[in-house]
Amino acid sequence: MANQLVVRKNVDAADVASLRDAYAKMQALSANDNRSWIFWAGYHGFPQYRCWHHGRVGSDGFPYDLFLPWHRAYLQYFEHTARDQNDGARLAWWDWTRQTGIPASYSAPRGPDRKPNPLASGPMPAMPGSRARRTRRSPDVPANLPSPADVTRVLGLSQFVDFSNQLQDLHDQVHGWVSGDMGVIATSAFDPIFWAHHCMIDRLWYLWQLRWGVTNIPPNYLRQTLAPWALTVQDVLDINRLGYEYAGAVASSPPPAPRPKASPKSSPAPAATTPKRRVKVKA
Ligand SMILES: [Cu+2]
Repeated sequence: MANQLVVRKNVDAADVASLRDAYAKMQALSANDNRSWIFWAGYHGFPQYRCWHHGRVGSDGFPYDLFLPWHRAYLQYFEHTARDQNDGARLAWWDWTRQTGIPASYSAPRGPDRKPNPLASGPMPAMPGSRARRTRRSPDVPANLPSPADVTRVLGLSQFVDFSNQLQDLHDQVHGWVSGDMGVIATSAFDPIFWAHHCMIDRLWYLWQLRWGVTNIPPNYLRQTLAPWALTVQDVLDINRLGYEYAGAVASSPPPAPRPKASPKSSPAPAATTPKRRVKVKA
């Protein structure tokens, strides 16, 4: 079963050619075609505004924060749509904690084939007060992206609601960092970097689940439906059940490797520097 899973990779390691091909084909389809870029991006903000950000009170009067489950379902449907155009296409994550800015594959105006790069911008429909056009960005300096320490801190929060809220704050920060159409809910999903950004967010939730438990979520969330997707929160907790996996997934602050027992005669504790060598652990 494991070898049937779709493996999502870092943008730098991904099959970018297949992703470009799939996105270019989706972007070429007309807005009313339910396989098109505009159609799918239109669930998030304009014109459907279905995305779930931050807490809200549900129809039962309880507060919910379905940001993570809702976007996980959305990504899943979107990835299927991309794979219908090119079966090699996989969502890929942009690790903004490297603080090197927008990945080159997403910023180069043209791809290796010299055609316009479908990862650099996406089509947007006409909206009240603006004509149909391609998305635009105006990124800040890379040093202002969230740092590895920011992510480590958030991954250390054991309660789902705290984690979700604080991860969402980092997420908001990256939307604002990219700016332009990414800075606005109405238009952000039309920009291809949106999908790489949300893939990173979904991966961080997964890494958190590895550490704190796949079913670690308030029990009253489980039956909530992630409209318009025909999935409940329960349905999206286990990514393997959804059919995918993240490459090289290890919790970003793994538990310390077991220390070899020092023999009584061995001399002073090792120097303060942590050895970089890998300790092989026999099962
Ligand atoms: Cu977002």
